[in-house]
Formats: sequence, structure tokens, C-alpha cells
Amino acid sequence: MFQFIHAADFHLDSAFGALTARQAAARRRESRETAFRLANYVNGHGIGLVLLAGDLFDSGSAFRETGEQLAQALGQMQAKVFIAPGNHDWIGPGSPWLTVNWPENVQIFRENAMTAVDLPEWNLTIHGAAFTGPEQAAGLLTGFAAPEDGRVHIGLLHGEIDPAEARYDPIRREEIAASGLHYLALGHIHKRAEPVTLGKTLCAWPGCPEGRGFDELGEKGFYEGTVEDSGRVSLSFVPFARRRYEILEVDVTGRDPRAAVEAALPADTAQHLYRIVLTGETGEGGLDTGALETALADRFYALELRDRTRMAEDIWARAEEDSLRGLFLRELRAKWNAAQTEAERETVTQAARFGLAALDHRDLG
Ligand SMILES: [Mn+2]
Repeated sequence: MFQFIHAADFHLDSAFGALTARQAAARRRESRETAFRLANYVNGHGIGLVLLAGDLFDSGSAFRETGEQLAQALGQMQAKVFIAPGNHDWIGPGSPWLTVNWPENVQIFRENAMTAVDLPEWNLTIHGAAFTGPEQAAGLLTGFAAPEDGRVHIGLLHGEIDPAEARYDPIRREEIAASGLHYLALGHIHKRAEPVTLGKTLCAWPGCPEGRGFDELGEKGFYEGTVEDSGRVSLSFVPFARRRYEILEVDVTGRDPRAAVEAALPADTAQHLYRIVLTGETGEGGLDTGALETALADRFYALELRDRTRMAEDIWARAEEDSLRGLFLRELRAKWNAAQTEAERETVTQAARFGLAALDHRDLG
């Protein structure tokens, strides 16, 4: 019996475009630390085998320093480390997989076809292959079958199962079922998938260990697996992200917006990145999102407020007044009714707020 971890898609040196330059730099630094944290985990939990299923770098020409840091972190692992490069970190001229001096415990699959490495101490064979270009139209598992030799067989690949387009190592379910593998460790899909069993092969994507934007939400991490002598593999997910991206919708109708947000927040948000979408109805002044953001800022690592509120009905009710205000509101209400999209309605609502504020000589800030 032995234990392994299966991680993928570190995407080191990602741009983190949604953050300020200072925070983006900090996040890049933190993402490079992920591998060192992983080394601590591996050594602290007696993990002997580490499977990394590609896209560890965000591009084929990652900063040399980033490659060297990863090499250093992997070298600290008291484990055998296997890497199958993916579509972002494909093997080619200038690639860190070729230019960096990788430590002895690290083995990188460099061929564009399945090759095997035997690990007799565990009666185990690891099979893997590399992307050698940004796309891989031919499935790397096509035609593969592990020998029936009484050993445990594990596959390591970057790819997708039954995709609509054959661009990133298309793997067919039947091919997995026919592979004879006990476990197939996959990378590429950033959202963790529940493990599936096809034939006798268990396969899974761990997702990325850290979210990089509001399209990579929630808890992130890796899989930890146990392989019994029979070849039976059991998996559990280990949450590992230092920071999470979360989107929270808060209805502020009839409430103080700050109190409504604070009531909706879980206890531990200070390390995380939140987008809070404010919904419901507000008074005619609307929300002062700037002030609200300032008031809430120190509860988060980063906060983004989105105002999706609409003006309360009674504001529009005054459209019947025989006044400049009534005339103005009637015009806007007609536009609001004719609006085709939520965005257009929002624009009209904003116009009503600013217009009413101007008519009342109020300052909207
Ligand atoms: Mn990928």
C-alpha cells in the first residue's frame, strides 16, 4: 500500500488581470509558494508519490526564476514526482522542462506518446505523455493498454474526456475503460470533477490548487489517494487554496446595505477575494457603492461590489405628478419599459437616480 497526491494546473505566472498590479504581483508570488506548501504537506503526510498532470506553468516560456523555484520546491519533496506537460506548458524550445535543472526525484514525461516508468518498490508502473505543442488533436491514450502483469498501473495525462472539439488531448471513455489502468490522473479542467470509474479505471481531475479569478470559485486543492496492493485506489479531496474567490448575492431591499452585507458574510472572509452583487430595491438615491466598498474593504483580501439594485416602485409612482419631476420620470419609465436587456434597464435606472438628484440639488457622490 502507498499514498500519492494528484494535482494539476498551477498555471504559475498567470496575469491575475482582475486585481490591482500590487495584488496581482502578490498573488503570483503566493502561487509560486503553492509548490513549497505542497512539499510540506507531502513530507508531513508520508506521501511517496506525486502526480502533476500538466499546466504547471501558464505559458511555455515561463520566467526562468519561476521554473527554478518549482524545481527547488519539488526537490524538497521526499517523494517521486512525475509530470505530464499540458497545453500551456507544452515541451518545446525554451520550455522550462528543458532548460531548468530538475532534481533527481522529478521525472518529466517528454515524449508525445505514452512511455512507462517502473517503480518496483511499489510494484507500480506509471505511464504518461507530454503535449509538444499548444494543441494535441490526437488522443494520447488512443491504442494504449497496460500489460496484465500483476503490477499496479497508473496513467498521467493532460486532457479532456469526449470533448466536442479535438484540441486538448481528446480521450474517449471507451479508451479509458479499455486502458487497463488502475488510476488515470488527469489535468486541464480547472473545476474539480468527482472521480468516475470507467471499466476498472478510476479517473479524476483535481482542478487547480488556487483560483485565479471569479470564473474559478470556491474551495480548490488536490486529490490524495491510497493504492492497495490489489490496485484498488481510493481518493479524497484536500482543500489547499490559500485564498478563495467567492461571489455573494445580497438583497438589500428595505435594509441598510452595509448591515445586509455583513449579515450575509461567513466568518472568515479576510483572506479571500469577494465579488458582492447587491440586488433588490433601493430608495431613489440608490446605493453609495464607493462608501460601502470603503466601509467593507478591510473584511476582505479584495472586494468588488456590483450594484444590480433597482429603484423602488414608489419612486416611479411619482411619475404621475404634474411637474418637471413627473415629466422626467414618465420619459424614463417609457425607456425602462422599452429596454431589451438588464444592462439597458440599469442604465435607465442610473439616469433616473442622477436626474432626480440633480432636480433636488442632491449630491450623489
Ligand atoms: Mn490545460
